Amino acid sequence: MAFNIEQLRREFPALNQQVNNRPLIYFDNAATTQKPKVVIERILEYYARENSNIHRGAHYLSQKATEAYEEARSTVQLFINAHFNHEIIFTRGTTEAINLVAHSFFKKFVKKGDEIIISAMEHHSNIVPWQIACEEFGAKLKVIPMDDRGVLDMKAYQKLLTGKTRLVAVTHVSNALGTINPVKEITKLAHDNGSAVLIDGAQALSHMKVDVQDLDCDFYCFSGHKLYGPMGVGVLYGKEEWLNQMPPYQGGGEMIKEVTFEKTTFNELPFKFEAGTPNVGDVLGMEAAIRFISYLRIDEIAAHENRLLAYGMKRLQELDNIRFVGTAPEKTSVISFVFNDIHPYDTGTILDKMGIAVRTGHHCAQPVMDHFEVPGTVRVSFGVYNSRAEIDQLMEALIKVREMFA
Ligand code: C6P
Repeated sequence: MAFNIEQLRREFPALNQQVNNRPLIYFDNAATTQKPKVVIERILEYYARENSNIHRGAHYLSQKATEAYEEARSTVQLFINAHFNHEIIFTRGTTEAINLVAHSFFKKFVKKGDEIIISAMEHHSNIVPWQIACEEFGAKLKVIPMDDRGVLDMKAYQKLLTGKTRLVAVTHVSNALGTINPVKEITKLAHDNGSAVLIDGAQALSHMKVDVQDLDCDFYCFSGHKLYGPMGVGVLYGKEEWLNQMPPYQGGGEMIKEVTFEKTTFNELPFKFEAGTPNVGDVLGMEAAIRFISYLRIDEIAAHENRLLAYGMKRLQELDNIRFVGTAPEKTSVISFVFNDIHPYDTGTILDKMGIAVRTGHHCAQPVMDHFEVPGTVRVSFGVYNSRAEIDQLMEALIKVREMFA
């Protein structure tokens, strides 16, 4: 079934506006997606009628907000098929989720001389926390190389795994290239080696079905704002057996059982990792986004976006002097490119003048840019509301860009 795009677009107020006197074409979905009315209204409803601190008050509003918040946890659990709902920790986003693991996992399980493996296509959020932790604990960071299509070298990966490898942290989908990594296989190989696995799912969840039990990963991280939900909220999924053993990340309210000046005992999961007043309104907004995606059906979304990707690649190939960065056979929703004779920033600026939003630059993945020896790329990234007609308009605009620089 193809979506009724016009009808769907009416659900997204931000899409129905003019930018630089042109109807907005929004192709920056990998940075953040636009929000449907159900998400905006859910947040409004919370602040209008349910706002209260949770897990603390005996009064009606507090109980109502607490129930809604805990129900959202179960919605996330079902969405990614976690075994228990206390394996779902609400965070500020993917970045915080990765930092939490880098901090707490290291403290408990990593010692001097141990090794952590990441890949050559990681976002800075899945590089820097490991670098900081490795430096602090005297561990070593190793990197799985990729080829010139943006495909990980699995043979090299197997060679990197040693008796010292404590954890492998890889992205499910590359934000700069669109590559879908074989994370199930990566996990299996790591587990056979006795190493834990963290998957950065920031770019995956809005494009494909994710089942954490099937993947068997130990940690999975994502952000609400990349799946049609609000900013400032995300999820760390962690297997119970790891989370139970890991020390808290931050101290404060809600994560304690008992505090005296001599000693504090910590609360159980998931509260041990949710210090302070949580972002209840945005958790509920994220839940509404997950319901929205589930209603549209993730396999339908994926099919629609894959058609757009194939069509977009076919059309853009018609352009002169274009070089695609990221041509893996398994990829989703991202077309990254450069014109050999035009700086990406210039292309992006002219597209913006024509009402077309793309991202240009290194996409917080500088090592990827170094690998491909480009200063940055122009990134067109699709969401569920994009259409072939918009790709045709992008083509017309890119032809104009080329004419201007001819
Ligand atoms: N990538 C992009 O334009 P946060 O900021 O915590 O929600 O997500 C960080 C992050 C982590 N991993 C991957 C693979 C990502 O793509 C991102 C965010 C955005 O590509 C903003 S830089």
